[in-house]
Amino acid sequence: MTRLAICPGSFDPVTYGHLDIIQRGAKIFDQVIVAVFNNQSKAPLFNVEERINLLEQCTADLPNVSIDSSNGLLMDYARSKNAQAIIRGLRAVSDFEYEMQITSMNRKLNEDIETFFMMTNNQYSFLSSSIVKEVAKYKANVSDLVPNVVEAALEQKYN
Ligand code: COD
Repeated sequence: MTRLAICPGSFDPVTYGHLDIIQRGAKIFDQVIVAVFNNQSKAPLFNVEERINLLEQCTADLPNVSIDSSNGLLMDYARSKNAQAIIRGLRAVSDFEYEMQITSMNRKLNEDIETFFMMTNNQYSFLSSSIVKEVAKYKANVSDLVPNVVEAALEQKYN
């Protein structure tokens, strides 16, 4: 049986923190679908097509990873793909409360799909798309935080 996991997120834009979770997930599962969703509580800088395009470029070296998007509920999407698992990353205690809440709701919606959490790599524990956008806006160097294509896309947005 092929083990398929969904790695959902806003990815606005993708960072080295996201890529670390995607790469580690791709070692454990046969297939990983990185799915771009709109998080209702965040106003995106990049549209869905732009986010997909950046993710595709940044994961081109991972043959068992594909990129997709959805406007619906994560659990409906996961069921439509016959996924066994959801992969999420945890950075700090502050992530825990939010993750606990959405995982409990997701389990209520479909108890057959398990959520797996991976602790952040220590070097990325402070890293989020929001903090990258914040510093990129003021023209600070973000080359340690995001791949070159993402850095270039941020420069273009803020020029
Ligand atoms: N280190 C490790 N992991 C990281 C790092 C880092 N530095 N940065 C981010 N991550 C992880 C996050 O913890 C997350 O697991 C993933 O990467 C994606 O992060 P984001 O910030 O891009 O994505 P979110 O948290 O905004 O995604 C929220 C969803 C879009 C998944 C959520 O809103 C959703 O499921 N929406 C669909 C509608 C739905 O089903 N809602 C019901 C939920 S109850």
